[in-house]
Amino acid sequence: GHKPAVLWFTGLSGSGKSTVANAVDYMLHQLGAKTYVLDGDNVRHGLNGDLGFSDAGRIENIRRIGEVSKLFVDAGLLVSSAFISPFNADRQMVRDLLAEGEFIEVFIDTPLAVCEQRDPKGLYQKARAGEIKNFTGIDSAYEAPVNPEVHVETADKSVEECAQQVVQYLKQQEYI
Ligand code: GGZ
Repeated sequence: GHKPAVLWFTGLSGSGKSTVANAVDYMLHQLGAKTYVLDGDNVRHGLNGDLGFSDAGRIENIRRIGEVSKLFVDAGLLVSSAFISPFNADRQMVRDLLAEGEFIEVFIDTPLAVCEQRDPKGLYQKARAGEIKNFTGIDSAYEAPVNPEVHVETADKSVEECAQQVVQYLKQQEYI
């Protein structure tokens, strides 16, 4: 068995949030936990398809994802939510929606220069060229977590090592 909770992955575009979240999800599933992953691919295209990347759009994006994450926790799952979630106040809002211990902030800490060098979708290049406005890290703020439960510095680690760090936390804290 396991204790239900939200693993809230926050970090820049291209930091590896979804990749690490999916690797964690796989490991937890192998350990017999009931799990689910929420990320841009299944939320921003569907439920939140009406929202953009203005501050107001991002705030509403995170509010809805927080509420959906809470529903999954109520259903007893270990849910991994992977969104930039750039503002401390919005992450705090989600934390406050949940009970003590149900919100686990996972900072996927990858330097902007590394994200920009990876640029898997060419978005940083477009943002630098002014073709995308309000791009996080370029002309829209990212507020790094002050006191995350898990701080993953990805630059010199493999995906598996990063995921293992998160799973290790869950074992230490007896979620699994
Ligand atoms: C940041 C943007 C933007 C802007 C489109 N700023 O690397 P990706 O492509 O796959 O991940 C980014 C994703 C961010 O969506 P989130 O829902 O995680 O953002 S937030 O929590 O801030 O609401 C990127 C793409 O959408 N993208 N425009 N202007 N990322």
